[in-house]
Amino acid sequence: MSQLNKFKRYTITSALPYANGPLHIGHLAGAYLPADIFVRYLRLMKKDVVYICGSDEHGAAITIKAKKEGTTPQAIIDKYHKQIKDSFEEFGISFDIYHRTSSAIHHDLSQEFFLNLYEKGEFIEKYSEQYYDEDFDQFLADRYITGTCPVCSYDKAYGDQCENCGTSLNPTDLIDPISTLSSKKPILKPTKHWYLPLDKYQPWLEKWIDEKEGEWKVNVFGQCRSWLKSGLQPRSMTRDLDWGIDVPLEEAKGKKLYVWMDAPIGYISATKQWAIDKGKDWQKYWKKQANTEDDACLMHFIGKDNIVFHCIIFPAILKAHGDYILPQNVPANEFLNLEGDKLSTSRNHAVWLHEYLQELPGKQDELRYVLTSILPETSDSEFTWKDYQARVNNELVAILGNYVNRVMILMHKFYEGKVESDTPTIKLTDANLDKEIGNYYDELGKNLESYRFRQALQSVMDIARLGNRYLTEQEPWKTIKSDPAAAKAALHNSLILIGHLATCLQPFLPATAIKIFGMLNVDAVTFDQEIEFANGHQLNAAALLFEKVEDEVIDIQIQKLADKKKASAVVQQPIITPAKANITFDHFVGMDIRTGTILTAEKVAKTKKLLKLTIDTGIDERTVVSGIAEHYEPEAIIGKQVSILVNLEPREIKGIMSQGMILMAENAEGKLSFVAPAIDMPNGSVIR
Ligand code: B3M
Ligand code: ZN
Repeated sequence: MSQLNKFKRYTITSALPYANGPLHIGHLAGAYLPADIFVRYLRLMKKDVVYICGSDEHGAAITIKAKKEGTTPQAIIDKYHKQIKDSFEEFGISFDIYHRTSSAIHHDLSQEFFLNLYEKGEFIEKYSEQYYDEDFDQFLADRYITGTCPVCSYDKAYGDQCENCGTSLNPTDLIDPISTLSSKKPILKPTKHWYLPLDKYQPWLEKWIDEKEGEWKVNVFGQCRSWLKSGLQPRSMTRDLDWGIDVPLEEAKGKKLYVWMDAPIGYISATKQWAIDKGKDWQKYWKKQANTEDDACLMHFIGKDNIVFHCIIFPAILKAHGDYILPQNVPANEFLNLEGDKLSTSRNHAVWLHEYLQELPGKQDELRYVLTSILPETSDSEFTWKDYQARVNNELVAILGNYVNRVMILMHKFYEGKVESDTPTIKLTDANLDKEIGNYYDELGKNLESYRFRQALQSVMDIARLGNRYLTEQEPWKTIKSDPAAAKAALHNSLILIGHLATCLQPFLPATAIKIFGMLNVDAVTFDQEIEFANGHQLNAAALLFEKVEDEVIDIQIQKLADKKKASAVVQQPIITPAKANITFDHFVGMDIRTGTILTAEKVAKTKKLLKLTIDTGIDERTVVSGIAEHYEPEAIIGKQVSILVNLEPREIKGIMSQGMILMAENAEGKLSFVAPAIDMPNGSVIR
């Protein structure tokens, strides 16, 4: 039995993505696909539901990206808001609104929230010492400070986290902190902030979370417990930043709201905007009603890295305000890995949604299917292209597509696509089939309502499997001669089964469901309706639902990931050697550098690195010993043009007198390359 009747209304949210980069499959699998499936299910159950999302456009995530791209935060959020919104639309994520936290309505509501808590005396005002960049005249967000991790000694740890060992840090934990703005050591300076005393809410939170045991997913419940166990500390709700929502206090000029204070309020402001657009009352979806039974059911779909914000901090803010409902559930997902490795934006190890759409056009439902099959519901899971191919070919093509196609083809072959009978409408005449379909509906509902989306999708595929089995047993292509009435009944039953299949597919593969309804030539139905074929109903032509994924297609994708990995390995090499101290012009002109050509090259015995070269310097032919044996085969470099410092003091190396030095460029990996003029120049040409 469905549990959905407990609530009159549903407010469903998906985490607001930072508008600082494109989305990848991990995002989709984490917070959007499961929510979309759930919301589509609620709508098919005729529930009053609003599905909310939008771009998170504040915080250091945005300003850092702007700095990296050499542009303004505004330009960044405009660019990525559009790109993200488009990707969601393409994948059929059916938000009722996709809003923005840069909107005026959101700024107003966030400030109102802050003032409400401020006036109730909910904040503690506290000075603390924070890093400040004197050159840039500003306090530094955690991400703007790098230094050596006190745990693992990684020298590029951020002020909030070491990406090498995963430890979460405070900026003052870093050894040798450096401001990423000026590359200088920042100073500590006192600054005032407004803290939400989470410790004060600890007893209340403990009680509230405890009530969720058994109801919330174990991974979510466990994480909440462990945060509570380690003891909550006051958390600052304001920041010294120049991008974000102004703290609405005279004495806080120049300060902004903490992005994790304003972002979740974004769910509410987006609902407000939706209500304005649609003529609804937003308060019914967010505020406590006079009668508790009239309260909406609030649910946050997120990834596991956002659990503390949605299960502890935001509920504490809502509680402090007092007028708002609290989340009934936060069905957070774990992480999705890709081809044996963590998904990573910075290393470009990802399948980007906008690229998928370009490279595999029209295959949105294929990706929805594969991702739903492997959702990281209770533990991390993994996407591989081989698995993608196998699931599309062996499940979507071979089971689902094939079944629908077989029935449609036979209907056209035997009856020219006309559904004809002695009765005014066509009914299911197989009691067994009827019962089995009913069971699958029940299972589907049960699984969806417990956030077991992978399992739920299997219940739908089981309907297709049942159909295939039924058709194979009935063999209408044989009985059409021996018992035409039986053949017709079998195919009509199959059509009804396809109607159910399409109905149940809607939450998962919305575009495919529409295609099937189209072939059947009927309107889409909700879960309490059944498709009816009137006597004489004409079917539309059969069309293939899915096509096989060939090896070439996925080989390209696998290769692309491997290439990106290689490229990022080079880029990731950290150090550019720092600049040396200045020299005088005289020092520079003192160096006599010329073009020359390698005449002979041989390995120096008993050494790994050295080659003995004879160089035509234009002035003379001379011997140079050079440490390039690990980079060049002697035979390969004969005839190469090089640059040579000819007036270097001669020196004996391994018993050979070396006269001069060949100039080499060296990258961070230690790879060497000769430096030569861009066009051939006579030997002895002066370089200056
Ligand atoms: N933008 C963090 C994230 O994308 C953040 C979520 C906000 S939800 C209110 O992981
Ligand atoms: Zn570390």
